[in-house]
Amino acid sequence: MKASQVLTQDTIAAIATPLGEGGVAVIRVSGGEAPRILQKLFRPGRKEWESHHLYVGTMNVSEEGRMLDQGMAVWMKAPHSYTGEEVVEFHVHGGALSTHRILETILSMGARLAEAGEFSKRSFLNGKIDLIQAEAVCDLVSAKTELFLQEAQRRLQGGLSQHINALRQSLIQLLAHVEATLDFPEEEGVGEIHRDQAQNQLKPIQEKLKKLVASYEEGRRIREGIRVAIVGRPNVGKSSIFNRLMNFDRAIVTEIPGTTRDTIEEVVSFSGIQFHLADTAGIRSTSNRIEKEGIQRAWGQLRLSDLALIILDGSENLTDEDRSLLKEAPMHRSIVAINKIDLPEKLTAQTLKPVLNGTPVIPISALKGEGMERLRGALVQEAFEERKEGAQGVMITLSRHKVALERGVKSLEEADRALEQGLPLEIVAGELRGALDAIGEVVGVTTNEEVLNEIFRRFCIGK
Ligand SMILES: Nc1nc2c(ncn2[C@@H]2O[C@H](COP(=O)(O)OP(=O)(O)OP(=O)(O)O)[C@@H](O)[C@H]2O)c(=O)[nH]1
Ligand SMILES: [Mg+2]
Repeated sequence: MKASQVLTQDTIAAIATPLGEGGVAVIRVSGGEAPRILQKLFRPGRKEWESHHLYVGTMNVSEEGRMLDQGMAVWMKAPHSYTGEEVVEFHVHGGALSTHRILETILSMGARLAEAGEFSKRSFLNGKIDLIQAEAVCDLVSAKTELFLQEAQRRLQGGLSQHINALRQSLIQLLAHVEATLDFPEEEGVGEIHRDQAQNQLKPIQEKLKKLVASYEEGRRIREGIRVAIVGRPNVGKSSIFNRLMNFDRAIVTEIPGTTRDTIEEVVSFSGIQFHLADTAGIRSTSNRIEKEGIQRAWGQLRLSDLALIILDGSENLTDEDRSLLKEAPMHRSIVAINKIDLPEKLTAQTLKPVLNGTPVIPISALKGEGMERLRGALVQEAFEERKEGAQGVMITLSRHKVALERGVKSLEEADRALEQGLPLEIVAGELRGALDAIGEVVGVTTNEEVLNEIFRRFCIGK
């Protein structure tokens, strides 16, 4: 959207703080009418308004009208504001009713109620932030774990945006070369690009893009948390371990094998990471229909999980059921916990080593609470195994980004193939343009209106 269009936008207002009683509430107004509303509503101790300065004063319905509240106001003159427009904010006492009265007065003075995310949308449309940063604002507000918060902060600072924009620049250069060759096919030298040269330029872009797509697996786990399936044969202590990890007695524990039937799922956070723990039915062969169904579900959980926590009973020898589960371990990201180490030992980590091929083995006692910290540590460690390689590097955490970038990768592969097979350069240029479009969607330069609306609708009112 062009600046001229922005000027014609109406003025919006919303309460930017959560509803309810609180020390302070903030009402935000953005748009051309904001300064007039400020001067009409707010009586500061002094007349002149300096941008970005807080003034103490009163808010009145009209010149002689009743006083609504005492508070502070700030005017952030365009374009030096969050939205890039004239922005005024009122800091008022945080009573639900009184804040609403002030908002209503503002609306009666020529503003309309802002839609969800509309301030951020204007900020994006006015080029203050790109789409990646707008989404980061939303994630920063909703982040529930430290790791995701940190990732959102990096995104807001522009880490991912810079990376993607650099990729776009390299692509634009390459496209310009290809197009120049198309435009002046006869002219030797100037602007002409050789196919192998083009391929050499394309390679690093392709690789960086692929790496970014691949980072989504980790990004998703940071955003959504790690799905852990606690599996093992009956009575080994799965529910006891689940309860210990949750720090409360969520699942029923008895000495009867086959206690847990249905899968029990709970979310817990430690070390800044969210874990979705699933306690499952003990795996064995049974003719009981209910238990059978439970066991089916346990296998289902295992397949769905990011991480398998396989439990063995250290006071008993390995059984065939244990062995069939342990066979899964190397195929899956897994941790093996040997439980009941408070009892006489039949099974040691040492004896399991040859079977396990590097899978971590943690001895614990769920009954006594021993080894639980080590187990938590192992869960954290295994959750992000790839982190060892550049934990703080750029990554994507949103599926919207992944889908768009995958399209970009595909187009670049097609471009590469066209170059390789000597197909017309028009085809190469077309694919490069397709890739540019796809990548541009991530930062918001080529995103269509519908998608934009969808993105900003997820925001809260006043954001
Ligand atoms: N001595 C000892 N007993 C334990 C330990 N952990 C669990 N138990 C006991 O083992 C029995 C089974 O524990 P659960 O946690 O119900 O085992 P489960 O694997 O969930 O069993 P199912 O739901 O039947 O598959 C209970 O009597 C627990 O008290 C431990 O570390 N040491
Ligand atoms: Mg159980």
